[in-house]
Formats: sequence, structure tokens, C-alpha cells
Amino acid sequence: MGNQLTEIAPSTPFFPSFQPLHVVVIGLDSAGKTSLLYRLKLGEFVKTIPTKGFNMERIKVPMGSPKGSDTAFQVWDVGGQEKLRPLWKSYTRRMDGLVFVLDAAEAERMEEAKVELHRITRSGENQGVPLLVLANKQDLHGAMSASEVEKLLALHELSTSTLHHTQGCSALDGQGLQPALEILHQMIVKRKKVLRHSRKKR
Ligand SMILES: Nc1nc2c(ncn2[C@@H]2O[C@H](COP(=O)(O)OP(=O)(O)OP(=O)(O)O)[C@@H](O)[C@H]2O)c(=O)[nH]1
Ligand SMILES: [Mg+2]
Repeated sequence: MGNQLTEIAPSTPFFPSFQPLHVVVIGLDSAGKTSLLYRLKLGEFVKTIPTKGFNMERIKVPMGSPKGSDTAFQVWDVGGQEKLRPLWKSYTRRMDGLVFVLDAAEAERMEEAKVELHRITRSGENQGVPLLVLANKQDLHGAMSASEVEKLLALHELSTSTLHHTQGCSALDGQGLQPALEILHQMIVKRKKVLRHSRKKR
């Protein structure tokens, strides 16, 4: 699910990045953000408590292409409780990529998630930042698929310059995470290339 990715994958040259990519993970409370962060960091499902501020970890993710390479991400996981959401803006400043996590088994909160997602992606310098939507908790019976989530979130309403991809995943068993991060990396590389190109033209 997503836009413009078929254009990216085959032709993307590899840019070695010495700086970890700055990625911010947001989403409604209890979506599974912290569980996903520690699934990635530790390779296991950890017991979490609601996040009052933030967690930050550096993770290395093996990339399929070029074979044997990995990409370093600096991942900020920010609490999703309603009273904490006004803080999201300060974490998303100068980010390379945004990850929005949903509990795909909680259909009744999709509208709330949609409102929050559109608010943060429209705000100031967040416009055009590549977006990965993770439809988490795919291990639960009745979890919505990535395409259902993409429709309910009205991702087609995002600006056409915003690369996005929606992926089903589970922090419980780890499914879907590696390919999702690989696509996020491709989207970030593509955007950096476009920005560099437009700066040269000026
Ligand atoms: N079955 C299942 N449960 C999950 C999964 N991911 C997270 N959970 C559970 O969902 C609950 C909330 O997980 P958290 O990772 O703390 O959620 P969060 O998004 O960080 O929540 P806040 O910090 O409040 O914003 C916990 O009980 C987790 O064990 C998953 O993939 N499958
Ligand atoms: Mg949390």
C-alpha cells in the first residue's frame, strides 16, 4: 500500500548515511509504539507501561539492497495519551521520517487516529516528510488489513508530494517490521534526493 514506491525501488542509488536517520513514532495511546520500538531494539516482545514522555533508541536495520548493508535509525517514541499529543510537534521538528502506529484491531478509534494523523502531517515543516503507517496487532483476530486502514485514514488526501506506505505488522511476533523499515528508508532517500536537487536549482 502506498504511493510512488514502484518508481523508487529499482532505481534508487545507495547513499551511505553516516548520521542515523531521525525517525519519530507517534499514534494514539496503546497502539503499540513502545512495544514496536523494543521489538526492534531487543528482538523480543516486552511488557510496557503507558509512556509519559518519550523513549529514544538507536537501532540498526539490515537492508535487502544493497545486500549486507544496514541503516541506522534514531527512533523517538512519544507518548500518545490525549494530554501528551500537543507535544508531538516539538519531537517532529527536523525529522527524516514519520511512523504513525495504529491498533488495527480497534476499528472504533480509526476516526480519532485519522484526525491526529492529518493534523500532524499538515503542520509546518512536517509537510512532505515520508510517512510509514503501521497497522499493528495483526496477530489479533479481526485486525484490519493495511489497505482497509489506508482507506479509513484517507491517506489519499495527503499532499501528492508526501511519500507514504502502510504496512500490517505485529510487535508480538515481529511480522512486517523489517520490510516496513526498508521501505521507509527508500522513501527517505528519495526525498533527500529531491530536496538536494531543488536546492541546486536555486
Ligand atoms: N496482541 C498484541 N498486543 C500488542 C501488540 N503491540 C502492543 N501490544 C499491547 O498493547 C498495549 C499497549 O502497548 P504499548 O506499546 O505500551 O502502546 P503505546 O502506543 O506505546 O502506548 P502509549 O505509550 O500510551 O502511547 C500493551 O498491553 C501491549 O502489550 C501487538 O502487536 N499484538
Ligand atoms: Mg508507549
